Order: sequence, then structure tokens, then C-alpha cells
Amino acid sequence: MTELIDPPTATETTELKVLGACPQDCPDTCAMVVTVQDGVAVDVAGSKEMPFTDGGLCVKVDNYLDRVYHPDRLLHPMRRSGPKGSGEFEQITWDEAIDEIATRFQQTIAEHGAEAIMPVSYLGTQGILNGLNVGDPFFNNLGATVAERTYCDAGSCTAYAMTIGDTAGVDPESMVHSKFILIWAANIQSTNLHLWPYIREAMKRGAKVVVVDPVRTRTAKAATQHIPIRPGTDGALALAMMHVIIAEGLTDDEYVAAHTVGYDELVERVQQYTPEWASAETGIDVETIRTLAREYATSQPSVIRIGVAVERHAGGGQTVRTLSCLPALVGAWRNPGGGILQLPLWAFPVNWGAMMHPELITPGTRVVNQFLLGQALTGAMQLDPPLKALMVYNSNPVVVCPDQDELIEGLSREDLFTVVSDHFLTDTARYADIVLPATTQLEQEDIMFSWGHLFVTYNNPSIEPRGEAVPNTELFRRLAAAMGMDDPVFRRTDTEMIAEAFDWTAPAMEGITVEGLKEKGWARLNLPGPDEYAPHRDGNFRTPSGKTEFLSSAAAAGNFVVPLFRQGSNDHQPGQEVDPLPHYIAPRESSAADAELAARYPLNLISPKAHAFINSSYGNIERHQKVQKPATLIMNPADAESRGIESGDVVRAFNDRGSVTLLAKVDDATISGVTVCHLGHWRTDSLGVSTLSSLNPTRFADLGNAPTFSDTLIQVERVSSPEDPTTA
Ligand SMILES: Nc1nc2c(c(=O)[nH]1)N[C@H]1C(S)=C(S)[C@@H](COP(=O)(O)OP(=O)(O)OC[C@H]3O[C@@H](n4cnc5c(=O)[nH]c(N)nc54)[C@H](O)[C@@H]3O)O[C@H]1N2
Ligand SMILES: Nc1nc2c(c(=O)[nH]1)N[C@H]1C(S)=C(S)[C@@H](COP(=O)(O)OP(=O)(O)OC[C@H]3O[C@@H](n4cnc5c(=O)[nH]c(N)nc54)[C@H](O)[C@@H]3O)O[C@H]1N2
Ligand SMILES: [Mo]
Repeated sequence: MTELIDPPTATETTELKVLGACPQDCPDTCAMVVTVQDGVAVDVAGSKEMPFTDGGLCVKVDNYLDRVYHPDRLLHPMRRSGPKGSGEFEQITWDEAIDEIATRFQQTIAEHGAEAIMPVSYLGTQGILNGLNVGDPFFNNLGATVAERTYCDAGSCTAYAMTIGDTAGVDPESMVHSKFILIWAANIQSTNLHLWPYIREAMKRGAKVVVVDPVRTRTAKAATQHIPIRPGTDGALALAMMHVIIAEGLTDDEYVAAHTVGYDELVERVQQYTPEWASAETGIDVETIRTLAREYATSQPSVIRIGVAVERHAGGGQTVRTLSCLPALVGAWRNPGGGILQLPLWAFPVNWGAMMHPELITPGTRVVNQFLLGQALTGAMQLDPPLKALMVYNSNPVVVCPDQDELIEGLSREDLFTVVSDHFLTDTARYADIVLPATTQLEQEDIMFSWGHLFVTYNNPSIEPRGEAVPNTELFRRLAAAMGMDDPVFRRTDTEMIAEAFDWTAPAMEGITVEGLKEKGWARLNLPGPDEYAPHRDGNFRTPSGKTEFLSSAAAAGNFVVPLFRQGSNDHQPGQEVDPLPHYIAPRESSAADAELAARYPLNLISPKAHAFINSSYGNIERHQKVQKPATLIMNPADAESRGIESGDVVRAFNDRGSVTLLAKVDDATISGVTVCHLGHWRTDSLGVSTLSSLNPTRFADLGNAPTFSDTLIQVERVSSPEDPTTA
């Protein structure tokens, strides 16, 4: 393996500091300062000026140069020269690559129709230009199958929108004023590191911090109290909190009367959700539930920070609905630092329409959810026409998509033409026919919103593209030109796209200009400061009624996916009626719902985020692998002992969908009945062939077509121990 490029020494060089922005799919969206010497980046650091970044980067991006200059970086287009999956490729020119893609797409359209082509993308970069939507205008115009992308927070967004509308909610910086911080299914110290100083400051000022999580995470350890809970039963706890708050008269009656809809119906509904009932569901004792409800209601301002795992089970949507109702019930919205923090991205007037161009979709074009890609490719899902061509960018579906085995089977199809653009030859790229090299954030220009704070950040490019890598924007310009799309939309320069990226005339953008951003790197949205910002002090929820809708009016029209995840506008899904009042839906893979399944597969598997990776990104980089350690299954001692498993043993985790070989770690950080395997390891770096996603189901949660990663049952058996190599 070649070494990283040696940085030149300071004496012989010119040094430049370039203001950038972290591209990763993370709430923190840090402002970065890149030091460049003679055209080579030698340091990436967090901006000291940008308040949220506050001079520090995380363990992932502090080492971004390992990524940029990694010897395995894809630097040239390549064509497959061996069997699919083998990783054998030969270098070709960009002209050859673009020509071959355009020809194959045209042939596919002629033989099967454009719907036989499907794009697959997600958030490898979160830049407004190069991120999620960069290929949308091209594929929409082509008439390709529309990809529904509900990996993350889609169910949460539907539920939140149904309840309080698309509001920013609590400003994370306001959390220094919170008196009670309820962190629900989020591992802040790994996944939202830069929020922690605000929480620490609140604690210093006397706030209580409670973490609801099946695992005693580093965040749970740092909190005042950890409440372990059975995965997927969060709705029961939240509904029981409502029950106690109402029964004990802890509601803010004035606020409820003025700013909510459906209180009487809610009161009747939550009668049944007693703490005793919730205790049996969640595994939390009755007194803990009562105390949580009382303290949450009476320590104002109180805030709930929901993590993405809240949505990841059969009843995830209703759980988020319930949690979004709670702040109004107790009047938490009255003060800065009170309410709920979901995705403050709603505050950013991003001009999504100009990025996606959904009007280019021919009405009636079929939609396929990306979770179902495996089924769509193998034919298990009947599609007419079948999928014949795929283009993947900003995503590594083999690692992040459920039911990995079926996806691999589909990607292995000889008659499928697959194109992948990435920085590395990922587990997905190994199945490509054509691989294209993409630039990293240092090599491209972009502008960023955030889903974890209220600052716009700007990424000035700091170095020339390595090899022949191109930004995603340029890739789609080249493809569109080759396919004869000459409308100006397909020829927009990056500068022109930046001019369209925001509604610059929106009040939130007042005083913010592209020039200013380029020079300073970041700007806070034009909103009241964190010491004053109480967006729903006087109601003004972004629902049809302008109130918190305990009784949801949007529910009447049925389940829907918000336009961010499915281009178009809140398409309601026919036949999927939604009960307009919050209610409990038990996990699908549980003894209550499926005793036969639970008898064969008695352990729950959850797959939270890895500390040192971002999803599967960095899973191939040595320094990050060292911090993260090999793919490990964490088991409670009770579950391990009964299976004769000790720490360091090689184990097989399996269910009807797949089988994964992992290292065992016996640790009472997780509750009995719950196993934990962090997301992000690559198949090429596994003890066996597959990764944990082969165990995950493709079924959706109740709202917004969210995944059900936390609603997964498995069995585990010991394969060998390190001292027992004969059976390895
Ligand atoms: N280091 C790092 N940071 C990241 C990422 C990464 O991969 N690595 N990914 C980024 C992305 S894309 C996202 S969406 C965010 C997500 O950030 P988080 O919302 O923090 O997401 P997770 O780590 O998936 O889950 C958080 C916690 O939920 C717990 N959990 C799992 N199932 C349940 C359940 O049913 N109920 C309850 N109460 N808890 C449960 C897990 O044990 C875990 O501690 O992080 C972002 N930041
Ligand atoms: N079991 C389980 N599954 C999960 C989750 C979980 O917690 N558990 N989390 C889910 C969540 S929350 C999310 S957000 C998704 C994440 O799913 P993805 O967004 O697919 O995340 P990554 O695996 O990091 O893949 C991103 C890929 O994009 C590439 N990339 C980065 N920048 C660029 C660029 O500028 N151009 C191009 N062309 N490529 C680029 C990276 O190298 C990487 O290979 O996974 C979901 N899947
Ligand atoms: Mo995510």
C-alpha cells in the first residue's frame, strides 16, 4: 500500500487558509479551516469563530485528509474487467465512460422504457449542490423510476409535520436555558458532538438530563439519569407520561386552551395508557415512569431531543407524534430552550424545487423505495418494466440498506447495468459496470444547510480535484450533455446553482449574501438569538390550524412522505388511513406480535451509529477502523452466558433473512434481550461475508415509509473462541 502524500515543509512553501464546511450527514455541519501549502492540504481544523463548531472537529473529520489523500481513492473512471463483485476494473477515459453510460441508458430506454433505469442516492455529502438531489433533474427528465429515499427521519418528519408542522422547533443553542433535557434515542456524544457543550452548560446551570435508550451509551453515562427501555416501546412510555401529566393535573391549561386542538379527545385516549401498562411494555418500573412525567412537566423549560431511532420500529411514527404533542401539553414552548428538537433544517429557506425540479417528473412515473432495491432487482417485487440500469451516487446501499443478501443477489445480475460514483471502491461500487471518481469536499464548491443548528455554511474549494475526480454537479452536466438535454437547467454552473440554492429574499436570509458567506464561511439565519428564540410562545404552529394538533387534521388524508424524501408534494398514500390521535403500536418483531418468530429469534438487534464512522463512510480508513474496532455484537451477560458466549468469541447472528459473523463483547451496557451492532463496517472488512444489514427487515414503520432497523429479531450462537481455532 502506498503512503499518504508527505506534506511539504513550511520553509519552502506558500500557505493558504481556506474556509470550508464539513460535508457529512450529521447535525453539526461544522465550519472548517483548511490549511493549504503549495496546493496540498496539510490540515483541516474546526473554525474557532463559528459558535457551534467552536474550534473542534470530531474523530471522523479531524482526519479528513486521510480520506482525501488515501491511496485507495478512485482517481479515474473504470470499467469492470472481472465478475461482478470481484473488484476487478480497468481504467478508461471520461469520454469512454460517459459515452458508454449514455449509450446503455439510451438502449435501455429503447428496449424497455425509461422506467427501467433507477437512480440511487443518499447523503454521502450533504451539500445542497452535490448532495441528495444532484441527479434529480437529470433522472426526472429522463423519465426514470423515481427513487423514494426514506432512510432517515422520513417517518419522524411525517409525524412531526402532522402534529406541529414544519417548524425549526427549539434552537439547539437555546438549550443552555433548558431545565430538563430529555434525550430520547440519541447518542449525542457520538452523533451530535457539538451539541454537548450546550447541554453541559445547562447541567452546570442546574438542568437535569435524562437519556432514554436500551444502551448505556457514552451519552447516557454523562447524563443525570439513564432510563433503559426495550427497543420499539418508546410510544408506551410517552403515552404513559401523558397519562400521568393529565391525571395529576400537570398540564398548562392556558397554553393547551389557546394553542392546541383535540385536548378532550386526547384525555379520553390516554386513559388506557397507565404507567402500569407501560411498565410491562417497556421494562421500566412504574415509579420511574411517574417521576419522569412529573419532572418533565414541572421543570420548565423542558426540551425533548429526539434521535433517529425513535422512528425505527412498527409504531415509530406514532411515537414521534406523541413526543411532538408533549411540549404543548406542559407549556414548554413558552420559553427559549423549551419544546422539541427534531430537525431545525425546516428553518432554512432552501429552494429544494430548483435543486430537484420535480415538475420534470412525468405524472404517473413509478416510484420505488430504495429499501426495496434488492426485491426490485431480483424480481421478488414485480416490476414492469424490470429494472435494467442503476446509477448510484452519494450512497453505499450494500452496507446501509436492509436485506443485504437480496440486494447482493440483485446487483449480481449479469443483465443489470450499474454505474457508481464514489470516492472509494465501496461494497456497492464492486458490483458496478462503470465506476466514476468523485471529488471530496476540499475539491468542490458547495453551500450547506444544517439539521442540527441555525447556521448556513459555505464550502470554498481548497485544492484542485485529485486525478480525474469531478463534483457530482459536473458529472450530471456531462451526462445530460451526452444525452442531448440542452435546457439551461442541465447546464447550470455551480455558481448559478448557488444563486438558486436558497430563497435569498426570505426573511431568514436577510443580511446573508453569497459574497459574505465566501468571506466569512458561515452566517446565522436571521432569527431571534438563542436567548430570545421561543418560536411557539404564542402558538403559530405550522399546521393547518396553527396549533399543536393532538387530533391531527392531516391524518385524515392518510399516511404520506414529505417532499424532501419523495419528490413532489406530500403524496398521500391511498388506503393507508391514520388514526388522528396518538396511540401505541407494538414492535412487529416481538413476542407480543409474533410469538412463533420470537421463539426462534428471541433477541432484538439494534444498529446505532458508529463513533468513528459516518454511516459506512470512513469504514475503510485505517485510523478510523482502529478507533472503531472490528464489527462487534454487544450482548448482555445473561444472554451471553445462556449461550456459552464470552467476550472475544466469534459468534453468528442470524434470522430468516441472513447470517452475520461478528466478534462478541459481553457487556451489561445493553439490557438483557437486546444486542447491539454498530453500523458502518464494510463487507470487505468482515469476519464473514456480510454485515448486519443482512439481518434488517425491509418493512416500513407506520408513517412516512421509515425503516424498522430497531424492529429486528435474531438468534445468536457461538462459532468459536480465539483459543479454539479448529472451529473458526
Ligand atoms: N459518529 C457518527 N455520527 C453520526 C452518524 C454516524 O454514522 N456516526 N450518522 C449521522 C446520521 S445519518 C444520523 S441520522 C444521526 C443519528 O444519530 P442518533 O439519532 O444518535 O442515532 P443512532 O446512533 O442510530 O441511535 C441513537 C441511540 O438510539 C438507541 N436506540 C436504538 N433503538 C432504540 C429504540 O427503539 N428506542 C430507544 N429509546 N433508543 C433506541 C441506540 O442505542 C443509540 O444509542 O447521526 C449522525 N451522526
Ligand atoms: N442498520 C442500519 N441501517 C442504516 C442506518 C442505521 O442506523 N442502521 N442508518 C440509516 C441512515 S440514518 C442513513 S442517513 C443512511 C446513510 O446511508 P448513505 O447516505 O448511503 O451513507 P454512507 O454509507 O456513508 O454512503 C455514502 C457514500 O457516498 C460517498 N460520497 C461521499 N461524498 C460523495 C460525493 O461528493 N460524491 C459522490 N459521488 N459520492 C460521495 C461516500 O464515499 C459513501 O460511500 O443509512 C441508513 N441505514
Ligand atoms: Mo441519517
